[in-house]
Amino acid sequence: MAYFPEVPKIAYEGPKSRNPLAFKHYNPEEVIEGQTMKDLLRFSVCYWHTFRGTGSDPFGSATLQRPWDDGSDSVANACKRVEVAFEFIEKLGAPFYCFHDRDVAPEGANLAESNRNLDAVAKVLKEHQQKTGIQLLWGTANLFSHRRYMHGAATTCNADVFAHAAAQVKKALEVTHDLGGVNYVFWGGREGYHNLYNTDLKRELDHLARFMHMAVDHAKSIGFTGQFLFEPKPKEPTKHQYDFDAAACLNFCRTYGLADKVKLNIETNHATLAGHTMMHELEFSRINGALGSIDANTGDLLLGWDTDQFPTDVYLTTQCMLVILAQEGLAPGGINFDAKVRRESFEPVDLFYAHIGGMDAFARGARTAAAIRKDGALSGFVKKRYRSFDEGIGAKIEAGTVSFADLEKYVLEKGQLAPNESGRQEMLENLINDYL
Ligand code: XUL
Ligand code: CO
Repeated sequence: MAYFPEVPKIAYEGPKSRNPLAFKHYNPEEVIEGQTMKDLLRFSVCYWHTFRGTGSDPFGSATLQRPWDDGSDSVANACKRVEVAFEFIEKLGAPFYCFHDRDVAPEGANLAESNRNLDAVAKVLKEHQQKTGIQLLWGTANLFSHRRYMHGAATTCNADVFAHAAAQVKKALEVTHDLGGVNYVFWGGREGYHNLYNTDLKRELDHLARFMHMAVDHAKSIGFTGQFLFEPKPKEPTKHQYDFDAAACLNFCRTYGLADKVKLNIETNHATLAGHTMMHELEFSRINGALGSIDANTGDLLLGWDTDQFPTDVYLTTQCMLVILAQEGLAPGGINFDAKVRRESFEPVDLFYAHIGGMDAFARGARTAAAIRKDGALSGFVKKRYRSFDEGIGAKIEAGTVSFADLEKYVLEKGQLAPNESGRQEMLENLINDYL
C-alpha cells in the first residue's frame, strides 16, 4: 500500500535541478572530510511532529490531512502509522528515526496496558526496521503530556508519580534497546517550576539526579550500551526549566556525578530561546566533550516561543557544521529534525518538501564548512590571535607556573605592554560570506 503514491524515492539531482521532490545538495555518497554525507550527517526523522502532529494550536483545531489516520487511539491505527512512517522515511532516504513511547503507541488505562500497547507496536517497528534497514537513532519517554505529570515527573512532589515515570523510562529503555537504538534522550518536559513558594528546589534537583542515575543503572543491567543524551531547553513549559542550556545541564551532570555517563542533545530553537546562538551551544558542548547529537530546527526571530520550523538558512547550517566537523561528526548521535510543518502546509507531500529542504540545507552547510576549514583562514586567524600564550609569559600562565606576584614583577620590569591587535570581526564575517 502506498500512502504517498505521487512521491517517488527522492534522488540527488544536483544544484541545477528545479524538481522540488529531489535533493539539490544532499548527495549521500559524496565524501566530506573523509566521511560520506550519509555517515557524517546521520539524518533522522522524528515521529512526534511528522506522524503525530495535527496542526492544532491554542487557537484552533487540527488542519493537517493525514488520510491514513482514523484519528483513534487504537493499537491498529498506531500500527498503520508505522507503515506510513517507514514508507516516508524510506522514500526520503533518511537512515534514522526517533520517537517517544507515546508517539508510537497509545497510553493504556494503566501501566500494564500501556506496556502491552508499546510491545505490540514495537514488534511492527522492528519488522519495518529489518525490512528497510532504517535504524533507531534514539528513543525517549513522554513524561509531560499525561495529567499525572502536572507537577513534573522526576521532579514531582508525588512519589507515586516519580515511580510511574521510572517504570515508564524502564520500559522505554528496554524497547529502545530491543530496537537497536543507539542513544536514549532525556528532555526535561515538566522538570522545572513556576514559583518557589510551593517548590523545594534542592529536593527536586536531587530527585532528577537520582532518576537519571537509576536510568543509567538500568541500561547497564539490560546491556544497553547506547549513549545517554540530556536535551537543554529554557522556558516552555515551566518558567524555570532545570535543563535551561548546555552550561546548566553540564553543571547539573557534574554536580551529581553524571558527567561521564551523559552527553547533550542540542536543539537550535532551544538555544535561541536561552539567548544563545546554536553555534555557541554546540561549541560549548564540544569543548566539554559533551556534544552528542542535535535536534535540528529553527525558531522565528520575531516570535518568542518554540516554533520548531525546518532549518533552511545555510548560514545557520554552516555554523553548525563548522562545530560538527571540528569533532569529526556526531556518531553515535545524528541530526534529528525536531521540526514540524506549518499548520497551513496541510498536505502529506509538504512533509517531503520540509525534510528535503532541511537535508539540503545541512548538506550545503557541510560543504561550505569543509571549504572554510580546508582553507584554514578562520582557524589560522584564531590561532594567531592567541599566539602570545604560545611562548614566554603566556605559556607560563597556561602552564600554571606563575603567580600574581610573578606577573606583577613581569609587568613592572617590562613597563610597556605588547599592543592589542584588531579582532577583525567584520573581515571574518565577510570571509564566511565568500564561501556561501
Ligand atoms: C521539546 C523537544 C522534545 C525532545 C524530546 O521541545 O524538543 O521533543 O526533543 O522529548
Ligand atoms: Co527536541
